[in-house]
Amino acid sequence: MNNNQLNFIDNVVTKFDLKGELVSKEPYGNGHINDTYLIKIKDSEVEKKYILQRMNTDIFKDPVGLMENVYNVTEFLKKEIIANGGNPERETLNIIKSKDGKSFAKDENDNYWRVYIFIEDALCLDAAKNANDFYQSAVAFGNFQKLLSKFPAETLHETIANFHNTAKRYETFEQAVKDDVCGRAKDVQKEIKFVMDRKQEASVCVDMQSKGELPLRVTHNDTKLNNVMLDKQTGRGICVIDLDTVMPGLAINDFGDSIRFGASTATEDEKDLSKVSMSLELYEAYVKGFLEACGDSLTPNELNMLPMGAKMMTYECGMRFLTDYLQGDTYFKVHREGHNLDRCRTQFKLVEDMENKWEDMHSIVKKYIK
Ligand code: ADP
Ligand code: GN1
Ligand code: MG
Repeated sequence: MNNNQLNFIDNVVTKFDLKGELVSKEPYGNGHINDTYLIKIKDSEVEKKYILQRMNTDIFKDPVGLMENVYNVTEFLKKEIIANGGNPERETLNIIKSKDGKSFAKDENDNYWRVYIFIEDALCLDAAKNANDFYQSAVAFGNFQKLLSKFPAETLHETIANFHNTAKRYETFEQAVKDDVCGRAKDVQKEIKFVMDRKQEASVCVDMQSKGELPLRVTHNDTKLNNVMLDKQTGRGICVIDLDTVMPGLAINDFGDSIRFGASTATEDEKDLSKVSMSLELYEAYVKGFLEACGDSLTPNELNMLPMGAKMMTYECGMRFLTDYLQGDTYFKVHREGHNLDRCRTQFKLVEDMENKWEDMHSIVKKYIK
């Protein structure tokens, strides 16, 4: 996040349909992809908060298609929320349109920006404080998936091709090792071997999908704990955010990506690996919440593959961090030297831990199948 952009914000804000005066602007949140700011707008003594984001167009090559997805998905969700007696301003993202009626605004340097209503009185966690937080996030992501089962999948743009195609991710990783553009491969031989030792597994879920053994559904694809908001008062999961990767995908991956991030006993970039493990208590809380919310719509194959979804999302994410480290840290935002390498190591520690807890992971799923 640079000061230049902070200066730019005054101009960008004028492009949106916001009444009042910009009174503050600050970088916000811990996302790895977009540049996110909290802005406050004051209109006749009333101050309102908004989230302003510069979309990452290096990663999302079709920001217009992406915003069409976000618009259509949030409009769809709003109708469902209203029908269920909920509050559509808090339970889904709300786009503030540009003055020319679009879901985004372009600045003079071809940056794409968007504004959402800030979800008030809600928390966004980078680590579960207790099993109930994590359970609540599971219910929210499970409900999200269930609600979207009625969404017309064919209208969605694929915002990142092969996003969770672990086999393709493996090919990219292998190429990055060969190219070794930064000369870093020699120092990470152990991590490279870890990935290569599990090459066969990288294609298991993709193969089941192509054989029709796992159905494509409309999924979120980035179900990190910090992509869901929990109500400050009740602790309930109220709103799923970060809709950039809503696309057809696998339910087991949505389940798995949550476990990868939220069932860990440490943060994603913890340097002390002795602190990192996959908590079976947190895992169980998530299984319970997810299956309560959408278990009845999952097939026997999906239920049986939930632990594999967790392992593969963790393996894939670790491989992506390692690939980015080898390629010179061009994809994920990094805040220190070796940041992506630290992240990759926590993921591989978690994969190993899951391998050791494999039987338990399966028994816990069985316990919650109705
Ligand atoms: P990224 O793709 O970079 O992860 P996100 O859309 O997840 O970007 O936003 C980054 C962070 O900003 C979130 O983790 C959350 O803390 C905060 N955030 C995003 N949208 C909202 C919102 N509408 N209300 C409150 N906080 C939000
Ligand atoms: C990114 O956008 P954010 O920070 O919620 C990434 C996910 C990774 C995650 C790792 C579009 O998520 O795929 O799992 O970082 N999003 C994109 O923390 O690549
Ligand atoms: Mg995010």
